[in-house]
Amino acid sequence: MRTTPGIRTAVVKPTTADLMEDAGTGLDYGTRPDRLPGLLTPTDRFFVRNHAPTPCLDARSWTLRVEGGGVRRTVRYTYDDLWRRFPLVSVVRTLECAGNRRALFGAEHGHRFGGVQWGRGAVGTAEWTGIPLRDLLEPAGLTDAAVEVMPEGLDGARARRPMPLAKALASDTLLALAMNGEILPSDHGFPARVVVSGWLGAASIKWVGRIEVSDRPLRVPWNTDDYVLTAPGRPTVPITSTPVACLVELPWPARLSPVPQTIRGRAYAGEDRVTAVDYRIDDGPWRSAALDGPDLPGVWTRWRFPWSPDPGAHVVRVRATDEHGRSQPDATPWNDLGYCHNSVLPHPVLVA
Ligand SMILES: Nc1nc2c(c(=O)[nH]1)N[C@H]1C(S)=C(S)[C@@H](COP(=O)(O)O)O[C@H]1N2
Ligand SMILES: [Mo]
Repeated sequence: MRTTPGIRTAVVKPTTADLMEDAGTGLDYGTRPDRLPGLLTPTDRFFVRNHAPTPCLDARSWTLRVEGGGVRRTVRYTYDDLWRRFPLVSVVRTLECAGNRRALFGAEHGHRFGGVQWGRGAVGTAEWTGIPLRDLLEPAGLTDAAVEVMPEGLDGARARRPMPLAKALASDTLLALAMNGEILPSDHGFPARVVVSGWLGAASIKWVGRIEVSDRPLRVPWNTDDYVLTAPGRPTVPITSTPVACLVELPWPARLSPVPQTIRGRAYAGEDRVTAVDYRIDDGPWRSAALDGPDLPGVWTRWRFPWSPDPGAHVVRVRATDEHGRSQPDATPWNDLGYCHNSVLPHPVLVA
């Protein structure tokens, strides 16, 4: 519900514990992995990652400006222009925060990383409807000098993150106006947000008010200090596509009854496709899980396996592999900011 004008809450939608996990910042809420009913994450439980409170913007006065050294002219769109002037497309895409599972990364290394202490819930899949970014850039007249495209948010964080021109022109890089068939909710970027398919969530700027097309590489906090992989003795690299990982649809720890049942989850691989998911119970052999699709790049795929557990304490491991043959590692190499954790997790399950 919209709050009273002038009163700001950090997150507008209800964030009750039956659907979401409070990350403890007052701004950030993860999806409960055991509350995923279908392929899409319902909007009421889609994770929220806010660097500043959700701004309540008025679509009647909102405008989007496209400008910079890489275009011939500045263009300005109203909200109405976007709906009337451009054909809309819809894509299903998974969005994962680069910091997802940071608390588990910390546990793996006996360290508390700075930043949001995410569990497994900073990932979700939605149907995004909007305008391919390339259609919005075209009227501004891209020049041969254009190299990067940087959307900028109107929130208190003034969030911005550049991408190379080629990524901005991809058919599935959108300015989204709707999510799961409804007008974009405030918390997810109303009136408009970018969706950069397969890339870390931070590239998908919410509450966009400006898009800069630059004629030189841009350096901003989100590609120099934050959202980079940095480790002693190694060059710092900005994070782009996120690594292969999977999500078990059980609470952590889980409690199950000693009856035959199906264990389910999802696996995803940034811009790529997932080709296999294997599982292991305790010290048993690795076996193949069944894949239920949709088998698309940039979209999580559903998987399942049958299990008739004996009473007692068990550990379930699940490991996904992407189309390039990259599998989830047993341990994630250290990086100072605790990003891109994708180790195979020892999921504790008590059967009683
Ligand atoms: N303007 C703005 N855009 C933003 C953010 C933000 O704080 N401000 N957070 C980013 C991060 S880090 C992530 S992971 C995604 C989360 O999108 P969601 O809240 O819709 O799940 O939004 C990104 N876009
Ligand atoms: Mo994020």
